[in-house]
Amino acid sequence: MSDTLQLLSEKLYDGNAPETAALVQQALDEGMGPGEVLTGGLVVGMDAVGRDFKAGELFVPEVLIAARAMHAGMDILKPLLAEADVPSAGKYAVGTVKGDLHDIGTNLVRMMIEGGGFEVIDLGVDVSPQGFVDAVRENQPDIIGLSALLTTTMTNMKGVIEALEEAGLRGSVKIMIGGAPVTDAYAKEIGADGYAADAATAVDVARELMG
Ligand code: B1M
Repeated sequence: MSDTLQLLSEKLYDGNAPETAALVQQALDEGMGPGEVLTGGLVVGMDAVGRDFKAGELFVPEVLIAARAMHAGMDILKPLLAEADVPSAGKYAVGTVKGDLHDIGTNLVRMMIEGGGFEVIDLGVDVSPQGFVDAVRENQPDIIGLSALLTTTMTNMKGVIEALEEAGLRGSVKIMIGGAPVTDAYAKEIGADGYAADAATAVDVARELMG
């Protein structure tokens, strides 16, 4: 890895947004392509954040600050990535299920998935089964992520899967679920394709689901 990309991943890990943006620009000025800067710098940094978050060495505030630095870098890269037609890791739509307004965990998942090089569509909170169906139709994501924080709303995840089946769209999208009351056993019970216990694991599971 070049010195610039190495330093970029470290500054992102530290949550230093101005330095992250400056190093993205420097890497581009040195002649690197936007895809290389993304995967070799920003994604490497966010992967390290995810690894240490999972290990209990970083906490939610540090992850949010690192994600802010990642966005500062992405602001520069995004138009260039679009121009250069650099393929994303996949398209991921995420939302909190109907009746549920908790979005802190969903936002963390969104940021980590973005940091993993995915194109992310944020569907927000209180998303009905029909809302997920419409999002799949309109955006054709590879994966949809369902989050629930309440034992009373996690049951709506099953409703989303049923609605996708009824709409004939279940085969076109993978479904990942997560949130404090949700378990791997529940994911299997309702026929989801994957479960992630935390935002860092969500990136690993998304990559696995992309094959
Ligand atoms: Co609420 N709330 N809340 N709340 N709230 C809980 C969840 C609760 C456990 C508190 C308690 O009683 N001890 C309890 C749920 C009990 C239960 O059902 N088992 C509860 C309740 C009851 C309620 C209300 C019903 C209270 C009331 O009005 N009587 C109400 C419901 C509103 C609604 O949704 N309709 C309510 C409201 C609220 C606030 C609006 C005040 C606020 C939400 C603000 C917001 O999100 N914008 C709130 C909060 C903040 C909490 C607690 C304190 C914190 C939740 C949180 O953000 N955690 C929570 C108690 C607690 O956890 N200590 C509580 C931090 C976050 C980073 O973790 O969301 O677990 P988490 O996300 C993790 C993982 O779960 C995972 O990754 C994340 C990061 O690692 N993950 C995924 C999450 N989604 C994922 C999706 C994936 C993969 C991984 O793939 C798609």
